Amino acid sequence: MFQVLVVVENVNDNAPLTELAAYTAAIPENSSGGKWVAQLQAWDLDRDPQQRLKFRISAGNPENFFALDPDTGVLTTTGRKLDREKQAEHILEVYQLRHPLETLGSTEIMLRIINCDFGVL
Ligand SMILES: [Ca+2]
Ligand SMILES: [Ca+2]
Repeated sequence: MFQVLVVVENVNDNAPLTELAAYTAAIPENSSGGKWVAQLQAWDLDRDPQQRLKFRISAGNPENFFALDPDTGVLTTTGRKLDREKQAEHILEVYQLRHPLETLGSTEIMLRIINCDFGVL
């Protein structure tokens, strides 16, 4: 006979802790720096519903086209020019952290670059 003991623990499986499971936004190419793109909100419901988490871009931003405020969750453009003809879509992965080294969740942001220039005349 087998005896099965099931212990349910509070495991961090990196499920999104953000208000939305995934975020999408569209940005005109050649946008200037500091342009508002999206804002993430997240709470750690397991530990303290009042506790706001911090954010960090963990993947999808090797060229630093985007900047994310770790406290407010506001994603903005940087001074780097987005070019739809080079890359029409950017998919960022964002970690939700309680401490700098403790990742509690992760969320994707899908960014579509909108065509604005139609070639040089
Ligand atoms: Ca272009
Ligand atoms: Ca274009």
